Amino acid sequence: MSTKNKKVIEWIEDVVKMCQPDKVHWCDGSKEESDRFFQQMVDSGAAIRLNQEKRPGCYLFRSHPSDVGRVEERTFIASRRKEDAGPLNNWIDPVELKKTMTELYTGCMKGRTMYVIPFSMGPIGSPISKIGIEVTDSLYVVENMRIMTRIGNEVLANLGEEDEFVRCLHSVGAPLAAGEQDVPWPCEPDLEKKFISHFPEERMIWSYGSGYGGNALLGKKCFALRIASVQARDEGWLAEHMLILGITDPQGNKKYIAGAFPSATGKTNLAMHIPTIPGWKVETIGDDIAWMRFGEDGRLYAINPEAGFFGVAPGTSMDSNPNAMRTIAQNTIFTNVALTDDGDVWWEGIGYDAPDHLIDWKGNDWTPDSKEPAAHPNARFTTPISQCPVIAPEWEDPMGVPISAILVGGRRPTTIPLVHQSFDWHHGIFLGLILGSEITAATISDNIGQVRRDPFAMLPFIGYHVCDYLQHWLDMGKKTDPEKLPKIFYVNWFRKDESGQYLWPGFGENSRVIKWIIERVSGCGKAVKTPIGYMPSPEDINTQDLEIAPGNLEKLLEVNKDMWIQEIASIKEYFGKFDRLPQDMKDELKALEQRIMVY
Ligand code: O2Y
Ligand code: MN
Repeated sequence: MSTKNKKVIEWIEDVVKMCQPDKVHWCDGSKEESDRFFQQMVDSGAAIRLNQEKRPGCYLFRSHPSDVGRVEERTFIASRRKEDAGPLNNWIDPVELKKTMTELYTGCMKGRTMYVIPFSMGPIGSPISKIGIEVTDSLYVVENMRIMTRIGNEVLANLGEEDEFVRCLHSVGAPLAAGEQDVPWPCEPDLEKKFISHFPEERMIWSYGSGYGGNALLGKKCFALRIASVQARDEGWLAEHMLILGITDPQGNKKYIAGAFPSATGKTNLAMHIPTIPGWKVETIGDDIAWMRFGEDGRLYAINPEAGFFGVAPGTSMDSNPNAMRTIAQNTIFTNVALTDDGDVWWEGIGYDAPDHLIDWKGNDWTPDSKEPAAHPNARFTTPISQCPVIAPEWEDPMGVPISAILVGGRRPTTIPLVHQSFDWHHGIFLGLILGSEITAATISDNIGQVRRDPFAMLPFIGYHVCDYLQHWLDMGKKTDPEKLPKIFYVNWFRKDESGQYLWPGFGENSRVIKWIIERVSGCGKAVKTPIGYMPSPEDINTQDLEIAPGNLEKLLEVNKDMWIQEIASIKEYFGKFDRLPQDMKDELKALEQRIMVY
């Protein structure tokens, strides 16, 4: 350990006293360290080394069946005042929560090693980046954090003696008694004892009981969204659940867009999509999170604070996302996918039939006749962004990239057209606020057909009151010349016809819509003014070589008065949930209603 930062030293001493690990290891971030840890996990049975000819540097992990994804019902915002957490978060009094969790944490690392992971969200040293320290008793977490963030000595060296950092404490909650044999995936199986807790005023995260994904890789949702959203509000920037893309037109002009999409709307696919229109190039900067600040020129600049993709494996194929498939060819951690007899991976939707025999995600024999899926639906790959074949060369630019457009997009079979542009910044925030996806049978709920609103796709990720979050977006718009603000667009790839067929082919064809968006922000795109925003006429969307039934584009761009009357009623009901919605948002709804009524 080589830090003179007293806050780090004191915090680690306190954690050691409470958690009582057998050993403490400070991660240096080296390749040698990583190789040693993987070997240790292979030897203990926690990891399976995949066929190194087919998947060099790749490993498979199987989680405990109770520990397969983020647990929103056990995720807490423990702000000092309940009203600061707002209506969308679970709140617990921080004093009470610390008492409960201290009891759980006491002695929780007995028989285990405690790993200290200094990590940087964003390129080390960038003025937009921030440093965290995750303490964990899981080697799986260490190796995932190594891919998802920048870790080790270089980060610690960058943390000045007096600098602050985000305290991220994680334990799987499974102490080992003397001589007790460990299990491949230790965790606390009792849901009531799992806690994913955030103390926003202290910039601190306490996670207990789960070793999986967003619950345990604390740099991601916990820090880069929930805690960072509070930092962003206090410091005048934005921490958002958005992908970032670089787009180059046939003349070589490059622009950048960010996009907020709720889960199950193909965000990772869009982040790496291959445009179908000739001469256009799309490059990836990030697939999940954007941190955005105003630059000296008054424009909004974004960085991707992460260094890896933690993507859903099922459904990822050479058809749906060839760039993701190429990225995960090596140095990738697979979790809860199926194992082939020759040491490779398989999942539902990989694009080719399952072999006659597999080992499924629970470690059982599996054949195509098996009733259960071979891979868990939330099976994941953790893979370095640097391996993505379409990574933008400037993806690690410490100053970020200037954002010209912000997209919001949900899964809406009706009402919302393929694309519309907001009239201005306020109206764009209104579009972000009403963003949502229609509830399907897959979204376990009895409200099938209703819209699950997901403001800026941040529903489970805003670390404070949603109304203050909206006010913060409004305030950000006042910080610069309105002309320099990104333009805001609502896209919907999922509109269906009366017989339930998708009207738009999606995937690489989405570049046709992006082309119109780029033309709009460049000042040359044509649009008509409608009651809901600026929209392209069908002839403004490039349809060259596009296979689309006649009339579908007209349907995709239809503003249906009756549907919008229903939509407005649904938005009014949604607004009823908020105790202190900014007046600007209420005004936007009233103005929309007036425009629709005279349409
Ligand atoms: O289930 C988890 O723990 C992962 S959730 C996740 C992972 C990568 C990107 N986004 C998400 C999300 O829930 O938005
Ligand atoms: Mn996400």
